[in-house]
Amino acid sequence: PQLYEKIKHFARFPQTGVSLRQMVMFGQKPSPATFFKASQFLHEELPIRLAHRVKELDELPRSLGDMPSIIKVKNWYAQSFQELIELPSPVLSTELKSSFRNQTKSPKLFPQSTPNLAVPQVKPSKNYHQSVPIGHRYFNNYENIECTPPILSYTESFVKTIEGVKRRHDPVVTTMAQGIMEYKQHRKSSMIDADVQQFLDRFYMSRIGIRMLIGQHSALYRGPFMRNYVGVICTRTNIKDIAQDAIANARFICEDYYGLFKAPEVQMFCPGDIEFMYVPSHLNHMVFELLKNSLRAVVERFGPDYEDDYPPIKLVIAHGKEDITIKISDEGGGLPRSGIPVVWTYMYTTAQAQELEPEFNKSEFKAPMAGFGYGLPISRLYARYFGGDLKLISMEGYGTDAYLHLNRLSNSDEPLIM
Ligand code: W6P
Repeated sequence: PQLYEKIKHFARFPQTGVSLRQMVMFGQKPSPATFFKASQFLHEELPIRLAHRVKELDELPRSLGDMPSIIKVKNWYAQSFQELIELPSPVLSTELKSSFRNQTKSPKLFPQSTPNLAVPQVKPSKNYHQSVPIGHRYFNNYENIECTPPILSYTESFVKTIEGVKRRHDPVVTTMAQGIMEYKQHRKSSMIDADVQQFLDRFYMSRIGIRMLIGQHSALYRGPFMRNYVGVICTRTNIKDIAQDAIANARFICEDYYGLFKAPEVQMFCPGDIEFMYVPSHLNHMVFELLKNSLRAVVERFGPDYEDDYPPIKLVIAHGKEDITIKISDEGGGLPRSGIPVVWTYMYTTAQAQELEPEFNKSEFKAPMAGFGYGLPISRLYARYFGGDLKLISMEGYGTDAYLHLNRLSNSDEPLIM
């Protein structure tokens, strides 16, 4: 009741996007000041984003919003919101609350030269009035921060809190999938599939963003500290290396799943070493997901006894000024054109997974190679998160080409609403 009022209040503030380039600039030479400033930013931004999600979950049509799993997820978001706003901050506690009260629309939470930046514990450098833009908010650029115990213990407990939040939300995708299945079983279908689809795309995109912000902050704070890395971002991500890794993993999973001695070959065509700024774990996730689909299509088209004669899968990497594109081509028989949109839907995929697997187990939702799963729609969100995209073109009766476009300028804005 009281919490929900606070949530509604925070949900009125606009979310602030952070681009890949901004994250790299901000985290390049982290100092205690960096962590303090980042904590202040996240301490405002995360509750705002969480509040938007709670509000949206709460405003779903009853037929979906009342499903037990959806309520469970909503409670996780509310609990995380509460943990964050109840965590005391040396700066935000007093001035910010009043600035909240005085603002009605689109307030700047960190306006330049407001008293909340003139923290007693913080010694402003001579660059006091320079500021680093993050989204539309501004931070004064302190070079030196006195590492007073309150500052350090705040920074420490803040990291612990957001790491706890991230862990709490690990099962969100599977639990939402359960919620969708609960909804489908009710069959009071007041919602059109396209609306569910749009809601989930937005919801999962937001989740990617929140987890990126937490993961980045946590990695900057705790390490491991590796060459060419800024948090979870690698400034020299080598596509060839990542593709090679994903190929080995996908083939291994395929051999394991189908009991094959040798999975279909994957031939890679890559003009030299292409390096660009990206999050290697995202790239690995997407390429691995696409390869699993291609391997599955090939094995299921030709059968397990075709072993040494499978047509190879081709992985071509191209780079231009704007885009790096990875094309993965299989001869797995393809999909009819009418089947392509279906590949991106969450509603259909859960139904499929359920129908295809009689012993369908919620806890093993991400079983390797099983059905289309959520892998493709989620991979497309990962691609879009940093300004890329994922497309499928299929020739029914022959095979499928997947195009993974990655924006190499890495300055695209974080998508907050789709
Ligand atoms: C198929 C279906 C599919 C989805 C995604 C990527 C590749 C493929 N191949 O047959």
